[in-house]
Amino acid sequence: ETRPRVAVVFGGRNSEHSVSILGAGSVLDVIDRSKYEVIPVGIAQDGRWVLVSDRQRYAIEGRELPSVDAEGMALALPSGSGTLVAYEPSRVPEELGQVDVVFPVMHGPFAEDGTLQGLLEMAGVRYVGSGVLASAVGMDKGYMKLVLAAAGLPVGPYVVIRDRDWRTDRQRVLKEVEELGWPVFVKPARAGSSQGISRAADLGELERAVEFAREHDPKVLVEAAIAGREIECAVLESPGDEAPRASLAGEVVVAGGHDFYDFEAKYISDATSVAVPADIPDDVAENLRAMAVRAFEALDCEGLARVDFFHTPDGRLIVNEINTMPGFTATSVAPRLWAASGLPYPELVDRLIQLALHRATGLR
Ligand code: G1L
Repeated sequence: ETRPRVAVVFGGRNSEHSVSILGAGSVLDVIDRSKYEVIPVGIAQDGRWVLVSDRQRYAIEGRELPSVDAEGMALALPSGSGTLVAYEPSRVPEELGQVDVVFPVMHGPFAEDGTLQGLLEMAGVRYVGSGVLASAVGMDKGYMKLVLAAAGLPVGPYVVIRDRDWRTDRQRVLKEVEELGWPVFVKPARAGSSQGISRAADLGELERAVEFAREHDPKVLVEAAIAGREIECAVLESPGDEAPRASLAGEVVVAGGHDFYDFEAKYISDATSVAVPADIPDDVAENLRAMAVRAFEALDCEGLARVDFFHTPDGRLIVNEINTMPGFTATSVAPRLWAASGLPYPELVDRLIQLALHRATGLR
């Protein structure tokens, strides 16, 4: 048996367990089994790691979202129609043996924030995607803005509200936020995807929005609203000594009924589509792609990242955020951008595994 062993690690102790399972299902569907031995590993909601049988399918119908429980069984969320269920508790983690590379498909705390990456670094195990620092910076929207701005990239006006400032210095905080103008968007600094985000049009709404965001993270980011089209670009590490490459740019189009690019629109419904290439002037697209690569390099990203921009009516580009673990089903934005750029999803998955396998362990 000489195929590299790839452990796809998914699930996790957080609210986006189900998003992770959708992504892992997509990855597991396309990994070339003649080339790799695949070992699916689920992390249950209680934090336990469970081996999942690779013979099982991840049949997800409609909007039914599964989760892995502590016994390693898949559970459909209670709303009826969908079926899934197909894991069985199999071997215990101690029997996992040598793994050549880990493919983490997880959101939020303990996953894309760099902690899982740190665990793997200490174990000397290679893994797909960004390392500890890029993951941690990418997860914390406050530090993300600092690093992007320090690299000379245009970011929008924002205020960070730390826990103690909110509790003890509220008047100063509110004054600072008022200077951003209204409305503002209020976000947990470190939550995955779009959870805990809301819009505030005045001081009263702001207090509620901050409390809502604080349910996810005591550290909160408030951003000035930026009028503009949402254009996204995916950046992929290159093999060898070549610079990372940007995909075509795409425009995110959200259908009616969603206030903004929210969790439901992004991950569950069909409300989001992406127009590739984005209908923007060539010079703007070129500039955007160069900025996306600069953002990737500013954070020391590895593997894949998605960089989100606003293109304002007066023609400016503003970096909204960089995501080191973007949505990663076959129909998510980053895979679609790369497919439109000539790299179909199965090849993207293979490329990411190869990049990780050829990486050195330790400092690089
Ligand atoms: F390939 C990467 F870069 F490592 C990678 C890994 C995981 C890219 C994107 C993701 N995405 C996720 O794990 C997800 C939580 C968004 C579920 Cl699909």
